[in-house]
Amino acid sequence: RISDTMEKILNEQMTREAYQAQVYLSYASWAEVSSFPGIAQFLYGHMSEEREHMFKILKYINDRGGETKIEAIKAPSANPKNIEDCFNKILQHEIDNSKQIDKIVDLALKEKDWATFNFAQWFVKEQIEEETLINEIIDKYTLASKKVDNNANLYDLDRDLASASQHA
Ligand code: OFO
Repeated sequence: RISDTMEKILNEQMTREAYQAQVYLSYASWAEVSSFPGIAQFLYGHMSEEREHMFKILKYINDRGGETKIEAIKAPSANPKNIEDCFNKILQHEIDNSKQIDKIVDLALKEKDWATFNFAQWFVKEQIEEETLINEIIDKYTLASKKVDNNANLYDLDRDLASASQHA
């Protein structure tokens, strides 16, 4: 069985994944009403991914003899000011999330809980992919906004993101 400390930190992470989903949901809705349907589609897709992460952790806690507690999810941070701000904020959320995952890995090592260590590796890899993907989008945005016809380039970026994969 997982330790009580591990159960607690995993439970917190489960709630955090639900929070990440709320962030993507609120930014997606913001992008939709700001006339960026492609970016909205991409962000709605990512919201579903975060919900899957939440469920993955819930199942793991329960399967390893623990008991998941469903707790309140804090409200997402304020709406972004523009697309650049939107992806910068998302990147920061993902970086913060990666640090939390690292704490789980640390604890698993300390406790010699190899099952959880192994379980957490999936999230380590996922976080690398997510950070890379968001960084790539920020690079594309920076390039697009430097070109002469800024609006046309933003339109292209929005269209591309509608069909973009959720992974780097
Ligand atoms: Fe992108 O956060 Fe889940 O793991």
